[in-house]
Amino acid sequence: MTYPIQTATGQTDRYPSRIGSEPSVLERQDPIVYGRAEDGPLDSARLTLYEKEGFLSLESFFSTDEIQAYLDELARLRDSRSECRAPEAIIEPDSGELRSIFAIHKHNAVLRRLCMHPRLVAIARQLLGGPVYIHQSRINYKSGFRGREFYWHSDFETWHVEDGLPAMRTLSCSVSLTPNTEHNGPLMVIPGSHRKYVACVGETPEAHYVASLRRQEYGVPDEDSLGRLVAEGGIVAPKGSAGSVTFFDCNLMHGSNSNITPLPRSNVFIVFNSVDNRPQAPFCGLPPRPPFIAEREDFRPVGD
Ligand code: 6CS
Ligand code: FE
Repeated sequence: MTYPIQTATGQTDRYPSRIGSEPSVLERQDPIVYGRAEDGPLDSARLTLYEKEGFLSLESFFSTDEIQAYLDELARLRDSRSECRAPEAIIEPDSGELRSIFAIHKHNAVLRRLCMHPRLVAIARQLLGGPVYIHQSRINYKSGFRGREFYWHSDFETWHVEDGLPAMRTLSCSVSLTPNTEHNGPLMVIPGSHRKYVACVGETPEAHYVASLRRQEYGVPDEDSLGRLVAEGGIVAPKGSAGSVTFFDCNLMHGSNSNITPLPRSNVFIVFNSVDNRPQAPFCGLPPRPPFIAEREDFRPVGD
């Protein structure tokens, strides 16, 4: 196959996926760091590290008091019947436990403060080289005993195919509200994997998100490609105490194990996208996912 391809809807697709019968690995065609050290707040050593590895962890980014306020809010939401019945709430496949709540920056005043925190936004703006808006936000509860895994994936693969983000100019910021240890199912990443795009096999089913947010089966990379990425880059779990923050590129291969410890691993994820990378029609040709998963209307920059 030659790239880019033209889709049935006339779009130019530089990162086709879920169309071939065999997986393939393409080179990244977009920059990783869009801003400069002079823009701040990250210095050139940190920018270089992010560029090379595809992620950056910052310990003690938030104080214990700040984190406690957010944790209280997480507990309140988990115990609220109406919150757990909302479409934004995703339930674990087996236990019925609360797995995620999406669009927290829209529906919750306390967590909106966290999602729009000026120190987070400043870093996102620097890495993405200009104004950003929130494409997606969520809590992943990962409860003790019952919090299930997130299988290996590139977020960009889904955001491109199902949401129509054209370019890799997007990042996630994971804020740890509990300690992320080697035991409780921490985020695991494959350093350097953000430079390769693994095109997956399997056509996207309609309303895929209903199943995929509980357990993903399409847009899943093949085992050979994963093996090669790990052979080159290894696996790192950026562990940290509550209040630590990890920024990671939208195309970094990542996942996490189930949590069989009694200790929850609750993180808030905020996805910042450049205002110059607005979504197009989904590249899979299906209708877009609902706005609580992927913003399609409000591109007002955060932090302005
Ligand atoms: O479908 C999505 O948008 C997402 N799914 C995963 C497993 N990670 C990022 C994002 O929330
Ligand atoms: Fe992810």
